[in-house]
Amino acid sequence: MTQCSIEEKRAAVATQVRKAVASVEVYDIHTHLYDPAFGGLLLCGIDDLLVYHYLVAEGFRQFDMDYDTFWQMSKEEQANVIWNALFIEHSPISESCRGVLTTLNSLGLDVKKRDLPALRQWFSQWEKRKYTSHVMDLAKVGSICMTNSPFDPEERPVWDAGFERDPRFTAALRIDPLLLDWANSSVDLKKWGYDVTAELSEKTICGIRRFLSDWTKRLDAQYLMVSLPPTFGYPGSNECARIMETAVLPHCREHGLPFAMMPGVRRGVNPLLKMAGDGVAKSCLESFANLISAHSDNKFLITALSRENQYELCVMARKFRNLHIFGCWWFTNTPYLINELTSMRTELLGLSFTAQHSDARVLDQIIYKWAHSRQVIGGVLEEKFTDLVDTGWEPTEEEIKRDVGDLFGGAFRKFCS
Ligand code: RAT
Ligand code: ZN
Repeated sequence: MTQCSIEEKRAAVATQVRKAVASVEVYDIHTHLYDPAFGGLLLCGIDDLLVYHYLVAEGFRQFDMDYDTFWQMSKEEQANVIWNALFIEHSPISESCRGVLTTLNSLGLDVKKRDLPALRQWFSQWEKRKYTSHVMDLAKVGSICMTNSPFDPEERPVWDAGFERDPRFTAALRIDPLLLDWANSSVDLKKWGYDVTAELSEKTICGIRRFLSDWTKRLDAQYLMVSLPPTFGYPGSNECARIMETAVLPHCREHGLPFAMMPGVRRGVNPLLKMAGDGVAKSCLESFANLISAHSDNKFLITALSRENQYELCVMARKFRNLHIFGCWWFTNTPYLINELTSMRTELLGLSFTAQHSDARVLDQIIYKWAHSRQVIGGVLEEKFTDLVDTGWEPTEEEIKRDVGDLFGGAFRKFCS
């Protein structure tokens, strides 16, 4: 019998890891995509790809145009100026630019022609539901979790009217206004028939809990979610901490749902950029540790925006089994940082986290976001598994598939169940 050399064993395991990562069906646990029943709210196609707010921010670094002129343009005109500034007048090497090209190339389009009207023509032939399936198949994404806000005036009427759910789209109840702007959201809740006032009395807390219950049921929400500014502190007597403690966390316990927190966003750093104007700042993770430690019977999901918070967050997850780390969020969703975060997480947490979510706002983006992430995460895992071979351990193909499945949605499902 011929003996395999260690190099041959390493090569075989490397191939199995790459294959498992390339073929695993993903559960994309945080996106801004919608069930096709939401019609125009589900963005797709070349113009939406180009006016993505990540590209708007990059476009303004090249434009010789004031903010108002851009905002007064139609979507197609905005797409034209972004295309010219970022793809024609400069090479499209940023992650968001490259992403558009990866997407087009995967769809079978010839990017080197640089022919925007022809691209528009190609996209215009698709029917949305068919296109959704085509894109999900190409990206190998099996399920997509939406971000659903009862406070969104465009989304709300669709839930009010009711529709037949596409089983591939799950829902997450997003509650930023409830926690971060109670002065205004209390007015909304009252308008919608909940017995609340601006003062956080016992009656008001009951009203908030009824509101959360109604929307959890209506959405069949998989978890509740909030993004938090770096100023978030806990314990504290501020409204955010009080509503969390008295309404949100008891609600999550009652319904067995995780509460997802996304620390580190500084909204409106440059309001002239509108949605593209949000920034990042380091958060005090001690507050999050206090909150998690004080609520050991709640489940928490966290993805942090600041690079400086990532190591502390990993160590925190080692201390609290009711905390599940997920994804490389927003500005950290770049190959350089995905590589760093995934290496650190696997070294400190093994396989008990979710490696990525897409945060896609435009359907077609799941193609590139997952292709790029699979590439980088695959590289990290290849290194980790071949390191195991060096110890004499021989991971089987089934074990590799199992573990990769966990990182791309399996661990999340287990954590939620
Ligand atoms: O990544 C993004 O598109 C951001 O604008 C935010 O939406 C962020 O992901 C969030 O969920 O707040
Ligand atoms: Zn998001």
